[in-house]
Amino acid sequence: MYKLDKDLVFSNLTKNHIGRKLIILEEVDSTNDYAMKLVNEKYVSGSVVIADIQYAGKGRLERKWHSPRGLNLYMSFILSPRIKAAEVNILTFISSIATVDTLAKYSIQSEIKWPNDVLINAKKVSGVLTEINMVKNKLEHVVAGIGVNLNMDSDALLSSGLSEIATSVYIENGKPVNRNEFLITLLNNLDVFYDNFMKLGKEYIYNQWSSRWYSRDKPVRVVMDNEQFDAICKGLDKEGFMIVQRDSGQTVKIVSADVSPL
Ligand code: BT5
Repeated sequence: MYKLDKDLVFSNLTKNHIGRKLIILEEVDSTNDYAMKLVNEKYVSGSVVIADIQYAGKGRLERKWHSPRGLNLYMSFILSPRIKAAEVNILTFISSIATVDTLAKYSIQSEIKWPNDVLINAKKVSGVLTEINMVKNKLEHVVAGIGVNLNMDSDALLSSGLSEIATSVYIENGKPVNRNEFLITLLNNLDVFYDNFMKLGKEYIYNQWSSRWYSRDKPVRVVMDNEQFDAICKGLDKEGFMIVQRDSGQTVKIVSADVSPL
């Protein structure tokens, strides 16, 4: 649906940082893996890889990202920001806020779930996977991958087995999405937020992120590898980690976990 058109997309991009090179593939294992290989071939910062279908779309922690052909958006971009590896969640946050603002252009009100989900009415419409490439202990490149469910209908969601937890723009507003337009808007939003990050620093991004995050002071369930507990969500600390408060009053910094509203 709405075949991806490289020339159309490229000619409508601002390209200050992101979108300087565009690679559109018919099919791929994972756009993140493809982009990471380009990094090793010295591809420029700002390159973007998009595919019509992913055979091995990835989530965090070896999870899968369901990526049927022709319906949704699967894309990854490469950047070389001067940040430490521990600060890489900045790129996840930039991706999430750019996605929320893009969805708003389609009359969709969405919200962010820490660290990497975008939800509509508590169902996941988008996820971000940010990976890094280190050379001699220094962060050289970041690959940030964004998947957005655009035109999956309820049958497609049912057959994916995700209908309980996921949704798409089409399901939410009943209108098919022109993938070229969505991609242009998303890439240009990313470009603006990344530019603002370079000029204004990470506090600016944290503030933008927090204003699209509605879980402050709400109860959540924190699920980690070896532990699970309920707590109240408090917000981001200075490094972008999530602070929650347990029943005992003790505050805990969450570095890696799923934090879901109760
Ligand atoms: C994510 O992981 O949400 C990150 C997803 C990133 C996908 C993009 S697509 C382009 C680029 N190339 C890649 O290979 N990946 C990136 P996580 O928070 O771990 O969530 C994964 C979980 O989301 C799965 O275990 C499912 O429960 C659910 N899920 C899988 N596919 C989904 C989909 N299409 N829509 C909504 N939820 C999905």
